Amino acid sequence: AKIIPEVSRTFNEYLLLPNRTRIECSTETVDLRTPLVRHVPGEAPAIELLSPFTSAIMQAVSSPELAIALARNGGLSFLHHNQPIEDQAAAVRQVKRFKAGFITSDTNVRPDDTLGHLVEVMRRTGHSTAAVTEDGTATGRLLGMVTSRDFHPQRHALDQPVSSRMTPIAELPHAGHEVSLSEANAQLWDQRLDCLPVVDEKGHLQHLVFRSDYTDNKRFPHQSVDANKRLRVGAGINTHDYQERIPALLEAGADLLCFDSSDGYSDWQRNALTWVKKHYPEIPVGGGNVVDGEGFNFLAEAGADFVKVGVGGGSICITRDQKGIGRGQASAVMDVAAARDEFRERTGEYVPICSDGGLVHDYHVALALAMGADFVMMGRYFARFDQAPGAKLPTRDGFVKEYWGEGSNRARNFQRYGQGDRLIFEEGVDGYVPYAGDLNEGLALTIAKIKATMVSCGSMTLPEFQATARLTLVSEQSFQESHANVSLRDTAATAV
Ligand code: MZP
Repeated sequence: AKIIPEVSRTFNEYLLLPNRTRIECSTETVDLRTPLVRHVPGEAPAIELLSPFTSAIMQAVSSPELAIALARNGGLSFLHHNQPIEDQAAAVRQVKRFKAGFITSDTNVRPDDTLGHLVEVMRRTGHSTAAVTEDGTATGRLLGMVTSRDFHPQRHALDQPVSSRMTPIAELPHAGHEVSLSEANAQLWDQRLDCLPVVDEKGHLQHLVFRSDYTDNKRFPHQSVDANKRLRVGAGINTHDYQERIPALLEAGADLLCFDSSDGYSDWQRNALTWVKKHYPEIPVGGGNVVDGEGFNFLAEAGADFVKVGVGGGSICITRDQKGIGRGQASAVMDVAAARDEFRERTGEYVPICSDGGLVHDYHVALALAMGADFVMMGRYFARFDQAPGAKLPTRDGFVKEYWGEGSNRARNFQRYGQGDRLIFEEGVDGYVPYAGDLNEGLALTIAKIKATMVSCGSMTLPEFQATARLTLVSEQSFQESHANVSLRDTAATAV
């Protein structure tokens, strides 16, 4: 065997050094725009992200609801392929139905619609809260509030009228008073609600009034949109049924594809990439996962439009325990980033790379970007939010959400693992993650931290950050020094 002399390192072993911060470099001026697909340097890529986040190609993560919320915040989801082709295509359609800058009262809600329909509309449009009025006009009386996260299809009779599930009137200060459309909008802002379904006296929906920021894009200035202002969405594919799956996904409107495999350095993936490039040359398709320059070059030369990096570092992954395969994520990202830059020099084409899995703290995202990743993919991070599909369960101290690996018995995603046509042994676990509320709020906090980090490093763009960031290795002693060393009154939440 050949022994690679460098130690395999991970994010916890590094810190960033501050660089000079110029006056014009502030969190307002930092731009997180990043290329998503292969392009000629100096020319605009066909697809770019306005924030460098993608959600993992996993059952427990990338649902249509999450895809809508993430696209509205400038990122992108890859809807998972561990489901029948028709179901994945329907999920793509669900996201593509949503129009950015959504206009009021146009949701095709019929007068005889019920609670189930309201929940479906809220989920489809990416809203998690709504207020209910008493009568069938936009100037009706506010009665109470409904929250889609309170509903569970198995537990609630969704054929009931909307009014049967409302939070008591007392929680809305102006409840019971007549409100005009502009007052309704003010209510939506005050209550941090997304939309106001207007119902008739039986509680049946008439139409929805959306908070005005959804119509003028003030709250979501960075939405990921392509043709017709539709939100962008990607779709995961595998090397087994891609010839049938891809046409259905493209027909449904998928903007780009990504081969999803725990080991992308394979002839299977090269052949599948070649097939896609021959039949659908205009559709961007990513490949992975790899952990070194050799794997990157193999996929980039086969036509991959971006390459995902990471084996064995995912929070639910036990591949390293089971098969002894993998590499510390920091070493993997830096090695592949060097190969990407060498590929650009050699071919004149830039193939973006994605750091996938193993990001435990918000600052790990900044480290991955500084080390050369163009964007990141996260599972655990997104699984914690309301919009993720896992059930939200009460615990003694609060709530958790379910999160399970694609290599677990629960997911049974044999297409992702090279074990033949069934999963012989598990490579992932089935567990829980702490519940973290609404994606919009959680991601805004993470973005704020990354921008603040970049300001400290004197960088206003990601390419500048990659080029000028200075990293230092930390000893175990200095790692200890990094944390608070007093008894805490309150615990600071640092883990993502
Ligand atoms: P994390 O963000 O939860 O740490 O890692 C998510 C990543 O782990 C996914 O994007 C995927 O590459 C990988 N993954 C998904 N399922 C498994 C598994 O069951 C896994 N082993 O490793």
